Amino acid sequence: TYQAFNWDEYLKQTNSSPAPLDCFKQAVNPPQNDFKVGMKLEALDPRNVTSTCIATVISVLGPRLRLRLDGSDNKNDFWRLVDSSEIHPIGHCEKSGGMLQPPLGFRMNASSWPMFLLKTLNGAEMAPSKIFQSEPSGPRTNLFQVGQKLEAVDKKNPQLICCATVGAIKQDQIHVTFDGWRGAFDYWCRYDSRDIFPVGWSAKSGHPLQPPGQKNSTGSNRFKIRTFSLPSTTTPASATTNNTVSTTIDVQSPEADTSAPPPPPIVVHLRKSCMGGPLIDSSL
Ligand code: MLY
Repeated sequence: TYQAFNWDEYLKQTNSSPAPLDCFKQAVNPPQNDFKVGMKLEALDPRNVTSTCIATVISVLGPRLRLRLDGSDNKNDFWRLVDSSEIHPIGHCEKSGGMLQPPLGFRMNASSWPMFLLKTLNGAEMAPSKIFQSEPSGPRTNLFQVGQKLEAVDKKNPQLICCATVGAIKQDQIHVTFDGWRGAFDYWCRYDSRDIFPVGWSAKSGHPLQPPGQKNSTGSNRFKIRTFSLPSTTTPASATTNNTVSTTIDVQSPEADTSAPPPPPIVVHLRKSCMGGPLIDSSL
């Protein structure tokens, strides 16, 4: 059976505190989700937020919807809460004097948009207005403090909500860091972002929660060791003579997946006269 992550135990173990509820722009009681797969609605195009497009519900997870813009591809799905201000029932845009737009990357000729729209909406199951919830009012200022725990969407894997910590604060922004993962997934967001939730929100809403990463676990797909080899001529057996220096290098290329633990450091022996090239700090 599914064992929910135990925040109480984890907060004790880490001697940390959860960010209080009033820090977040989230409903105290997570909203009910009555959307069904296949329903159509209006959504702002995340890649072009001045456009309102037609979207289809691809899946539902707790109070969240996985959406795809009609006429777009399947590589640009995005997630919205059912109480997002960026989704509306079909007809909302027109009522407010706007026109539905093709999504960025519309897969047909722009001239075929009116007919595409007509065919898309003909006989479609439209999400009824009563299942849309109004967006909660958020705090007026940034109330977060460094070190507080929260639950946050992993923007690189946006179906996931994970254990996270406030790593830093700068004016209206907070730095979200993911417990047990290196910096690759971190991001800055506004304090009133809809992608951050109070501790316990997932359990309360029926959304799965990713527990902290296990940096030292073996056999996990995040334990990826990257290696590179040096030409054997650069690694003399005896490198401790007085015309060589030794330096320890953490193997990490700029594009490395920093979510994985770093491989063990390697020792490189260089002649003092050798500058080592742009990637080696010869002052070490
Ligand atoms: N497939 C990825 C998933 C990483 C998720 C990281 N989040 C939870 C911060 C991996 O296992 O590397």
